[in-house]
Amino acid sequence: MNRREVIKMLGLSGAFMATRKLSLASVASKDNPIVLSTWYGQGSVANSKAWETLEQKGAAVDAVEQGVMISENDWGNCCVGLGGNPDRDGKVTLDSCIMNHKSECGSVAFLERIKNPIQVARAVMEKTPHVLMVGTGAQQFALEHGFKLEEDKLSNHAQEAYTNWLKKSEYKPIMNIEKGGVIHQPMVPKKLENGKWNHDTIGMIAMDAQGNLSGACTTSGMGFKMRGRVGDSPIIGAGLYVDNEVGAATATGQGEEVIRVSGSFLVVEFMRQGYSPEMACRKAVERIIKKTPNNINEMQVGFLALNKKGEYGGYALNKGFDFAVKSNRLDNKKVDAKHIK
Ligand code: SD4
Repeated sequence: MNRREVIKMLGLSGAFMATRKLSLASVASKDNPIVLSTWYGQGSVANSKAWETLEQKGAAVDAVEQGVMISENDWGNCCVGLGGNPDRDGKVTLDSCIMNHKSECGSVAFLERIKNPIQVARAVMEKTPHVLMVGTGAQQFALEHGFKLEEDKLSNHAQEAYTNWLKKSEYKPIMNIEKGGVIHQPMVPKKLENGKWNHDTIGMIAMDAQGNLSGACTTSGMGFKMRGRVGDSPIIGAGLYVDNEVGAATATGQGEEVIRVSGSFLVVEFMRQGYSPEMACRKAVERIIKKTPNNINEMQVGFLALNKKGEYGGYALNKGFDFAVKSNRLDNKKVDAKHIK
């Protein structure tokens, strides 16, 4: 055995031991197709839509696109699509990305008045040599590709939330809110009067019948954010990452913290090292705590992961993050993610 083979063997046995030691709750054997979405309430509905494609042996990339569009089209959703909460200037700006099993990806950020940003992200992936398009350029691209410019108006619930927010903020930046370049606006999940959660970004990851992985993530971002602020959701490696050899991961919660540690990429890399999806998510949350020890009680971050074996898991910083899993065996199982705090 030469040196390289010895090193490879040691590396593999290390990963094997890590898997044995750390493997946590997950499906026992390959259970594909399978689809998972952040936040059970909307995630289960979106999963069911994605399932229509998956059970027909359709591609995971098509399934996730169709799935998250359910949330984008939900005018009652506080945090996804044009019905979502606006920024400080009263404008809804959307962030979205998609990634397939070939590591092709596309995303849009700070996109206004386009109903389905995930479809625009897919068009960026398939029709341009680029990955990310933003703002008016992204909107222009969308219009050139047949998307319609929607009316510039807020949903009733977003208008109400914005009016309430304006009362307190008096339309001034909150003191020190941008201190150190970090916006520490609290993002602890909270049940709203209409029974919905104030967090609803949808991150969806899936494996199709062919064993290929894909993912999508879409959001209106942090409510009442500074104009031009972009979170983790359209950033490949932060809000979403797919490596067809290893697994897929997505994130929700305080985007700044997720970007800082390249969260979804980090989760996939932990899975590559042999950690179970749940433990990989936990380790990414631990990294966030290590890098940002302050304010962790006032914000939420949740990760969701799926590996190539069809095992899945999630982990959150604080209590309250749940997700939905659908496969032939699991009919939109609700999982309350474990949490560190
Ligand atoms: C963001 N990560 O814009 C998103 C927000 C989110 O549930 O996930 N909310 O930072």
